[in-house]
Amino acid sequence: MAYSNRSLPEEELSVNPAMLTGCLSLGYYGFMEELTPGRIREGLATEFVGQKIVYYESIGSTNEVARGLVDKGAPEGTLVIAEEQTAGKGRLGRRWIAPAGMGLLFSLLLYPDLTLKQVPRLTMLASLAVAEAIESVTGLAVRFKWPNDILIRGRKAGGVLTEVGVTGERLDYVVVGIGLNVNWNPSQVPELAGKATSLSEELGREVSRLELLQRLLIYMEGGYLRLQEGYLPHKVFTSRLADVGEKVEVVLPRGKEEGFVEGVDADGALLLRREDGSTVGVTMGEVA
Ligand code: BT5
Repeated sequence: MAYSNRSLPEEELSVNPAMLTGCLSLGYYGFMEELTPGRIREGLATEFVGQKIVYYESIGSTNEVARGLVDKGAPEGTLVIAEEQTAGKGRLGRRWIAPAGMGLLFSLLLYPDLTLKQVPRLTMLASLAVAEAIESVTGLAVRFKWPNDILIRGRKAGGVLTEVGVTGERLDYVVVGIGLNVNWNPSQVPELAGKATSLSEELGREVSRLELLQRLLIYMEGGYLRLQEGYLPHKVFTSRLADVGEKVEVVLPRGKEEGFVEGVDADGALLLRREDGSTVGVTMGEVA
């Protein structure tokens, strides 16, 4: 999770209206499908998630755009979606790599009634919405790698990037960014070879991005409404967690921690049982 409330340059805040209704032709790959606002909204059975859509053919990062929309009064559930990102972000300054038109690259703007410490609940919720959408559309089994990786057969097919805006201790907004490899082969990228996968690679056929996105938005809204009523997603999240019972090493911002994975707690901390029998909750770090 990245914490920052820096303001964005003005040009990043402005939305080109032509792009809002823009129409993209994806003639260069097999699955002819447009992710335009009209098509996304058509038949989308949500109350507010994805009901306002900001669409770009190409943009730096949908998370950055979503954050910039807060000052413009964008409503809860605003969806910022792009066919291509020129500066797609992962956590801790890392990059999200994806070719145009072959995956899902989007962010949701939310104003949850949560404390800062509780924000990882939204990351877990988003991961669950991704998993349920993938499973219902494709039948593929989805697991998670703590804290934010979406895995299929042990390889990364997607990731969640949750960013917040805070004033002092108060949480002003949360942007949940999701990147998912749908219809391309990430092993073509040397940096990702052997570590990443996509739905089409696993299935041997292409998948409707529109159907996936719509289901994901519906699951996300359902989960979000329950979360606001006090629902805690960590047990269901843990049931999909890879490495449970395994011994792992977690690289922390400073130092490292070793232990057997027990699960995650209500606020998303990874619970490790150390050799001495004590249990520690890790809130930030990377499972090696
Ligand atoms: C993530 O970060 O996995 C979060 C990715 C979130 C991307 C979405 S796209 C829409 C929204 N707008 C943004 O700008 N971002 C969000 P992290 O756990 O730090 O993982 C990043 C690492 O995953 C990289 O260092 C690569 O090793 C790997 N990676 C990059 N692109 C990948 C891909 N397409 N598939 C699988 N792995 C990838």
